[in-house]
Amino acid sequence: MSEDAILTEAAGGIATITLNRPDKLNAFTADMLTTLRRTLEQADADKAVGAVILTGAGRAFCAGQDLSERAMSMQDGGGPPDLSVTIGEYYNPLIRTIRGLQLPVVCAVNGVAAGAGANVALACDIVIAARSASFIEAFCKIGLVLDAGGSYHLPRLVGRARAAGMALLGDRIDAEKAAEWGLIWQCVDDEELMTATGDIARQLADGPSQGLGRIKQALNASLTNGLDEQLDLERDLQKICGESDDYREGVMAFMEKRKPDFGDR
Ligand code: T3D
Repeated sequence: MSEDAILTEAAGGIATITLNRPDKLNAFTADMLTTLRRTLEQADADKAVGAVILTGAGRAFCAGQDLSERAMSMQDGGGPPDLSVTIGEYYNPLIRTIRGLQLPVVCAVNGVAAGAGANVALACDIVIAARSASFIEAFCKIGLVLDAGGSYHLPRLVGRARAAGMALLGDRIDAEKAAEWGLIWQCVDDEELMTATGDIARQLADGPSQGLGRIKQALNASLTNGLDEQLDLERDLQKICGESDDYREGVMAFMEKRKPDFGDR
């Protein structure tokens, strides 16, 4: 697998990462998962980057794990694969990376997102989908359990009833319904997808990066914290934010009735 299965472009403080195996609907291989994770980590370490866009090339966002790799090894009489290895070594670290990045990740779902492809999208901070896109928790059709964080994020996003329907039936949920259910942030016309995504990424990249990173941290923690722990965390994070240059600039700009300038990206 060449590095080309993951394309990266950085401009104006926004890193755009494109899954690029369009003939296989951008299905994940192990190399792709490793490169994707490394690329996200590099973007997070780059002070010139303020937001990440993740999207897919061609007509799909991502069809999940490349099943031809699995079929080949089973046909070759190699016995059943130990899927805990791919999950433990590739998918789990990727989801932890997406959730743990300080940078906001905006996912532009340009077409079908199935299996781990859907769940990687749902791990991102803001998900915008083209009207023709759809989400399929395809695992139940091949005898697998939701992975790539799906069993964690899905019920939290849409509630148990809808999560169970999606997971057990594997129905295709179109982008409009996904937005109506709160699975994603927004559904836009196909031709507007990259402009709408770019506008949101621009707003985030121009924003107060430390504050945005702490918001992400607080929202992540709220999924498991009780109210008391969360209130304590808000206090501690607000202390850090209150000491930042961005906060000073935000308040001064408000008082001076001007647009805040949080630094060039
Ligand atoms: O194994 C582990 O490590 C465990 C981890 C598992 C994580 C997972 O993601 S498991 C779930 C894997 N994904 C799926 O089960 C989805 C499989 N794909 C589909 O159900 C359909 O392709 C779609 C609903 C996504 C799209 O359908 P459609 O009709 O628009 O396209 P198509 O004709 O099915 O696919 C187009 C081509 O892409 C086709 O190749 P061909 O015949 O033109 O040479 C198809 O085989 C290929 N393709 C689609 N999905 C995959 C794939 N090739 C390999 N792996 C795929 N997942």
